[in-house]
Amino acid sequence: SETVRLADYTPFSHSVEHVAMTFRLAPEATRVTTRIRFGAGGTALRLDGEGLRLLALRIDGAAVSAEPDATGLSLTVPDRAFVLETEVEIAPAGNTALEGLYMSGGMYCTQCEAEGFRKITFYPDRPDVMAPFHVRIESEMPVLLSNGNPSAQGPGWAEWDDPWPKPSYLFALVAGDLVAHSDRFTTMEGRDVALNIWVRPGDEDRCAYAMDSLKRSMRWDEEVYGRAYDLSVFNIVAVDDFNMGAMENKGLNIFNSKYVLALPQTATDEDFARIEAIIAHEYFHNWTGNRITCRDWFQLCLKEGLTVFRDQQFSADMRSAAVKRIEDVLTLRARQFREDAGPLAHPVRPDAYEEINNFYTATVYEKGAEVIGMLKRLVGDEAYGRALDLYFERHDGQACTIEDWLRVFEDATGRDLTQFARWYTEAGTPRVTAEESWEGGTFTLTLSQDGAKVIPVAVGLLDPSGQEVRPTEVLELTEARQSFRFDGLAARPVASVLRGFSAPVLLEKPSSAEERAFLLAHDTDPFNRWDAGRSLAKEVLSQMVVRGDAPSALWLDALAEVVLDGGLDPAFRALTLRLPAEDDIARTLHEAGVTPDPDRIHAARRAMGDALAERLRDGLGDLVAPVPGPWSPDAGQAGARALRMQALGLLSRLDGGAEAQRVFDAADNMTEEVGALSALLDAGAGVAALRAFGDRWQHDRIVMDKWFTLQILHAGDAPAVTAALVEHPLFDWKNPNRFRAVFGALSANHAGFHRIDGSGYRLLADWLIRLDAANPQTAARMSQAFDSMSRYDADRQAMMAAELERILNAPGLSRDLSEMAGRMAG
Ligand code: HT7
Ligand code: ZN
Repeated sequence: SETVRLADYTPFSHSVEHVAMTFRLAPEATRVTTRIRFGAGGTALRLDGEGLRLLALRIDGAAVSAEPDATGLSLTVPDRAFVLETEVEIAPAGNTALEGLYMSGGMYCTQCEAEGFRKITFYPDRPDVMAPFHVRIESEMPVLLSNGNPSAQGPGWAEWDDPWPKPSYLFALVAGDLVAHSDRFTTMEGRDVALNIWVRPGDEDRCAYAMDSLKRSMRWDEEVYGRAYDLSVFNIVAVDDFNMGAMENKGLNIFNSKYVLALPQTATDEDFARIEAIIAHEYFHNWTGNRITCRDWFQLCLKEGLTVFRDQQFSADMRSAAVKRIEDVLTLRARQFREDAGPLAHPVRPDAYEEINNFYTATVYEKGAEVIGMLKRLVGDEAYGRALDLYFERHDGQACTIEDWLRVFEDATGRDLTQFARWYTEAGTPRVTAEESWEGGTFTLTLSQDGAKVIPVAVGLLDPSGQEVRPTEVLELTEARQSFRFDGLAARPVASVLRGFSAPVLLEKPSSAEERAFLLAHDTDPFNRWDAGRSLAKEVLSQMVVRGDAPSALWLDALAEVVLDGGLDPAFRALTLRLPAEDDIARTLHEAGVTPDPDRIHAARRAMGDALAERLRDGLGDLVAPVPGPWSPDAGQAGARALRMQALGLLSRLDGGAEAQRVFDAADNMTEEVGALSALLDAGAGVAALRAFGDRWQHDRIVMDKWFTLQILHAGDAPAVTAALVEHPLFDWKNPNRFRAVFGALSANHAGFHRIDGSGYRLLADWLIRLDAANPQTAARMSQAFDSMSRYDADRQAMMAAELERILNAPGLSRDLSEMAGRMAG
């Protein structure tokens, strides 16, 4: 396969002044006519196009004959402005890759990011070519949608006009038998906007939370970033078959239905929070991504890192900022640190790829957001605001680079960001070491790094009674080793370092278990308070795995103190009670030079839970008491339910699941239904509840995904359970949500996936090969399960390597999966 390199970037030969398209929709033979008005740009024109049957080609109205090749069309064109007209035929019904124009549940829909537009028509399918679009759709479907504002409609047709120049990846079309949940919004500029969430008939009563989230996102972007919406209509469509979470097409967001549809009975609190975040994320792209887009796909973090950062800010404002930060760091460590430590590591701005779809990664998204958080921390909130104002003013309507982005900050602040730019160009998680000394009232913190980055390290000091004697200060580590002095202290303080996780680094700070227990009890920074408990738990678990120790009383007591403190936020207590995931323990052991043994890790984690249940025995009764008040999705109630469900899991270890069965039977919301079912499955008492759950929800695709996931996640022999479930009549492997529900759960069951008989590896590889023929994007994404190969013992490594080899040798392997398997095989 060919490697695409950032260094090879060249601008497109021609400008595109306007695009007019007509779609005559039919499942097997859709006709697409495209009229492109090009500016002058020389006589050689290269257009992208894949899988298109070319029916006609005209330049300024005169027929031209041309033969497309496998990737596009080369033409000789007039050396002046001209109009190119093409007519092609495509077959959406047979499009199982879900890229380009495809069908889902009887409706037509599109997914064009990153390079799907070339499967719809011949076009310069690259983000730096921006143009206004006019679209006419002809179809018997009752609802016909495209980008922009509606311009005209009649029986069997509709026309849409998008005045904002956009790249082709933001093109969208939807046609189906849909109903709308509608509302209105008046922008701060006085624009009246019609809001519609389009769903299949029967689903319209499940859209209220998504609509509420949308209106709050629109208001928040006005209030916090000064950004108003810019069309008369904002449409969202929910589709069942979708490769990712959602897509920010201009004025016509398309969503995976699981991130739109929610009722208390069908969606957990986590689902509600994710819906709120994804609705916000896609909406925020209207400015960070659509109005200002990326010059090329290497700059993907320009829109994704910034938009994740903005959606994280939004969720923090809507909910608890402390809890949100902890959750974000949990995700970052689980996904991005893992990625950075393996063969798929790449810079936030990669400089080479074979298949761009493989670079929608935790590094581009989550680390990309962390880099912006650091920038804001370094320049301060006020300067960040000025820089963003300048960014929107200077670059509106443009396709930009990371250099443009950093220059805005340099111009707004006068700072030189040359060294900071390394965060974008270097892969890997930096290690920062902190050493302390104390002499004559002066506390010295010496920080060292293994690289040469600018690292903001937020530090606060506590006195021995737990009072904060120095509030949070951001130290700037710019050299290999630097010392920072704190004078005039009455007693040796306890340092709270990397507060709020001020940089995405691995912090190594030699400290006693007592000191961490002290921070867990007293730190005034909630993130570090939680993280102290986390690192203590990981250390205890490591000792249990490696030395066979029992969980330490120190840890149990320190944890109990927090969990039983009714004055603390229940959501925070629930997070503190959550044990590190087995994969996280494996990563930590590997980082410490220990080869992780999945069975021992599993046993140790279970033993830790048992010991915790014993320690909390007297308090669990209160903790599992029902959450008062009528159900609400707000952060307060969600936190209370999270704590209740954590406690229920522990109680089930003591009562064999008796209380969990009562909670399951009485549950009137999905959080408690799933929480109780998980507790029952963990206690080995879930057979009846699982059957009841399946009977109750068999007609609901979104809920049934949970039914598949839960039994694999909690299975003793996950490959065997998975192998049985793929025979289930509801296992529709071509539906990405169902495939992910099953095989995502298999790879998330750490001990099960890594069974020493290799059955987990084999089963996943079998199905990746099968899926690849239908849907390369999702197959490639799911193959990432193998990226932790080098952590494990020689036997497991050999088995994983053999499966990657088998994948690489599969006939007709896609570029997507071939690149992923090739990088992981090494
Ligand atoms: N910008 C969107 C990315 C996306 C995507 C990328 C590749 C293949 C399919 C896809 N669907 C959506 C989503 C986002 O980040 O908002
Ligand atoms: Zn995005």
